[in-house]
Amino acid sequence: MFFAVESILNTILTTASAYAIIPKINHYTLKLYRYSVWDKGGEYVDKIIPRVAAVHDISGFGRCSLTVIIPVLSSMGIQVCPLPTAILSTHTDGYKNFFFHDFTCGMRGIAEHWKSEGIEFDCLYSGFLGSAKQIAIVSDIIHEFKSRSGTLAVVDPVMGDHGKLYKTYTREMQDKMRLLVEKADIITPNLTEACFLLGEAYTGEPLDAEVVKSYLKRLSDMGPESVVITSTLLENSCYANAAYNRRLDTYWKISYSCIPKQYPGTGDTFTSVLVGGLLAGDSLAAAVHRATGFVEMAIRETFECGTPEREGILLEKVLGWLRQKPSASSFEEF
Ligand code: PXL
Repeated sequence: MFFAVESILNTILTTASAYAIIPKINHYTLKLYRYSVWDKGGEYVDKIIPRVAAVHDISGFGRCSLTVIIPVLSSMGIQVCPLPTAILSTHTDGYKNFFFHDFTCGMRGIAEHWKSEGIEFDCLYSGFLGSAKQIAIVSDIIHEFKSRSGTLAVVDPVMGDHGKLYKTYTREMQDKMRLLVEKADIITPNLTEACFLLGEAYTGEPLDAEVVKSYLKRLSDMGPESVVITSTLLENSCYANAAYNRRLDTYWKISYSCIPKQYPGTGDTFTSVLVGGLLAGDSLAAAVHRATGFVEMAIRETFECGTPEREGILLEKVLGWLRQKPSASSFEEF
């Protein structure tokens, strides 16, 4: 009987969305609605809280990866289940002699236990990896959890910035990252990482919009339906995050004003807000807009405080903004 209720509920929601009664509905929101019902054992399961498995490192100091991802997604009403890839004393960008422990040995064990407990996720979200071997491990985890519950796979192919690989990354990791990208529904490389994946040279010079569009399309051809390239410099000194969705065959550009400071962890913050937006029912363009706006405000606030760049953005000061309703979305197709 409870399944009949679920099925009626879904029919109503699907019909409502077809007639645009619920304007922003997409398959992620339908999945969330479907969760607020009785489960097979006859127990009421409050699954309105979406659940994300976050496959990233934990760096104790410097505000990046899990120390950013957990507060951002929690503030957006999402449960975060960390699957650590490495443990570091600080991030690697701006610190020397940092402690680095590669956690490859523990990753399959954590995923196996989650599977044996029947734990499911609305989203698998990976980022900084600790070794080349982890690429196959994360691919397998995506494959297994996706086939069980249609989980959204978001891969941030973290590898480097400003044309250079991060200190713990190797050429092998750079080459194999393409194998992980193939498995993703959405990827969010910065321009350096997009160039690494495509085998293009990173020059730091402004790019023609048509070149950025061709990068987006070629990355999508590798597998992911949606691609977001962050931190692109277009002609006329315009900084923008650029996005493409293959099903809609549409490109978007969300411009922002650039403050000439390099705070580590802004990519992690960006993709986390994007994931939070998508799980709340945003379209891709609206989620990129929401994430761009948040990172832009956080950078401005941090810049005004004059704290060292390597300590990252002052997330604690700005986290509350994520609980506010986002401003009306404005994004351009290009
Ligand atoms: O924000 C990306 C990132 C994640 N994790 C570690 C890093 C970096 C970037 O420098 O060093 C450990």
